[in-house]
Amino acid sequence: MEGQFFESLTEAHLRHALTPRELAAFQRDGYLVVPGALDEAARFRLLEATDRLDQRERQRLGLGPGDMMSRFSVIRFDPAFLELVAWALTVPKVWDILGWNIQLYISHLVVYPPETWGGQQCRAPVWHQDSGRPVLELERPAPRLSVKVAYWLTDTHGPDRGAMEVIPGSHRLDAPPPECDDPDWDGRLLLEASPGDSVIFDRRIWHRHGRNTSGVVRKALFFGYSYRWLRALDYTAMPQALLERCDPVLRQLLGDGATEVGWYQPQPEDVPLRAWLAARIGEEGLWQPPSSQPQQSLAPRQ
Ligand SMILES: O=C(O)CCC(=O)C(=O)O
Repeated sequence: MEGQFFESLTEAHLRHALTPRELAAFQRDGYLVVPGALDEAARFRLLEATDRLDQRERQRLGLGPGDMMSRFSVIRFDPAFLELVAWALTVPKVWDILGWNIQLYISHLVVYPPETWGGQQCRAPVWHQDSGRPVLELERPAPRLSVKVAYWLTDTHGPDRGAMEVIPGSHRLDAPPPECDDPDWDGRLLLEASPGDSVIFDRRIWHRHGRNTSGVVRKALFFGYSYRWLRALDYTAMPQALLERCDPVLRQLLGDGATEVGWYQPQPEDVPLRAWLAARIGEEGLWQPPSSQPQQSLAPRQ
């Protein structure tokens, strides 16, 4: 990546804002499919980068060809991964859901070979919500906090290709429905994806990976975005040498900040994404936080 300078936003980003219909679907279901989010050239760049990193990690960790390879913080390893941080077809939808005060909190690659190859390290599918301790420690009902964008590099059509499963609407549930492990229960959805499709999902939706018993290695990337006042999950700070080669908006998305108070009280220089958007869609077009909606008042004491 040495010597390269990375630019993030183009006018194309404005063409992929979240539509009212997409917002309604996301609020209702807890996920949104973006078909064909990756063009073929980008998908091939990502597949090449995936294969290079996969080979390196298998060697480093002593993984066999049938083991699952899971690597966090992949954006440091290849420009193809870095390019996704502000991907025009998906990330505008993220800032239309969460607002402009956002950062990448995880960039995760999962290479999942067929279980028939006899890998020792293929995790059993487990229903979960994302994030770790926040899932346990937050009061109920739990707030959204973050969303993830899945990029499917390979085809997951069919019951045996390890497609992600979700329980639509379950982002409003604090525990998975008890029937979700019943094979006859139809409240689950296998999110079969074509190569290049993307799925944006609320971190609270109950989800799990399916089982890959096909003949095809499943390759997917999961990029998570959260508010800037949360710590990132897979880095403390991005390397300075990388930040210096990124434009201001990309630096923001990579968790950088300009002022000390700016994590909680962002100043304009902490959040250049806000000014970029305001210059194009106007202040009145900016995302409105929940606090700007009418609030319930306290019931009068009896
Ligand atoms: O691998 C999958 O299909 C699901 C990924 C997942 O559970 C996650 O990113 O939290």
